[in-house]
Amino acid sequence: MPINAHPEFYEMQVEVAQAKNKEEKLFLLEKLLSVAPSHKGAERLRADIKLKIAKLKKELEKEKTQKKSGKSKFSVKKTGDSQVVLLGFTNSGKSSLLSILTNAKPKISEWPFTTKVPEIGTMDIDGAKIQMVELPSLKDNIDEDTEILAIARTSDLIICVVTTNEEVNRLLKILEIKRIAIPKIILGNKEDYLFLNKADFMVSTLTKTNIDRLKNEIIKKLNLIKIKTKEPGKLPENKPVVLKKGATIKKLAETIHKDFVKKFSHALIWGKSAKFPGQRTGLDHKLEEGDIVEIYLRK
Ligand SMILES: Nc1nc2c(ncn2[C@@H]2O[C@H](COP(=O)(O)OP(=O)(O)OP(=O)(O)O)[C@@H](O)[C@H]2O)c(=O)[nH]1
Ligand SMILES: [Mg+2]
Repeated sequence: MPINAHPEFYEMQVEVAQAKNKEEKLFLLEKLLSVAPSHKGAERLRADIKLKIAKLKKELEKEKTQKKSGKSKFSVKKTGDSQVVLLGFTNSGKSSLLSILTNAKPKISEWPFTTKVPEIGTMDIDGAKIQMVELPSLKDNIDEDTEILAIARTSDLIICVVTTNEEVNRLLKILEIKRIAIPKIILGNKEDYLFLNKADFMVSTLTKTNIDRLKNEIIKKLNLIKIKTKEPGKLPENKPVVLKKGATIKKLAETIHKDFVKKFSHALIWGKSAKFPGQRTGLDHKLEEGDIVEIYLRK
């Protein structure tokens, strides 16, 4: 099938082929993905680019750990389904956010540069395990910032935690200079007394304003989908199961119970992925955001 991409896409492909090093290649591949066609015929192409990005990130991470003799205070081992980093300047509220979103208990203080090494927590959004890393604040110091930014470069999502419009400009400039094109959220914090028009939206860790919105945005940006399951004749469960975009019924069944795939008979589906309400499907059926699924097991 022709992919009918924009000329910019083909130009970007040439640039990727000519990338000088892995960091540069990763940056260009992320850009390539953002201009790749999104129609059905280009699904394989997009999947191929995503695979290349994932492989490069792995290689870069490996190099990072190999380069370091002994344990660096900045090394972070990736765990969970996805990794999100909190990046910003001092006192923007990164530790405060980490402590309300995850199980981590970082030190919070009005004193600048309280966080000296990456603080790691796990965020459980409806069953999806997301690793959240608070990076020490940027210092505008090449040596230290390079180590911090190397972790951001291989993450899946950067949350830029900011408290002024000037910080937004400065942070975006740094990411541009360092050629880091990972998906990001520009998050204004301290909504209880500040307002930034350059932020995507504002939160407050004090009053908990918009914290649920933040969780939803993280799910969206990480390309995760929420699926609800139900038992025959009953209403859907309140708590959705969170899966990667493109996940199948098989993945859903595995996530609910380890024996479900073995005992699986068929499923009924309502929602975007169903041709009609209550469509009967097998394990290979691809799910979409908001689907409702009834799984039937063999007797
Ligand atoms: N009013 C208000 N204060 C906040 C909010 N979030 C954090 N703070 C305060 O801002 C200060 C800095 O918060 P931290 O979470 O330690 O900031 P940080 O970005 O981790 O800073 P460092 O790690 O020290 O660079 C603390 O005094 C917090 O109590 C908020 O939403 N509203
Ligand atoms: Mg901190």
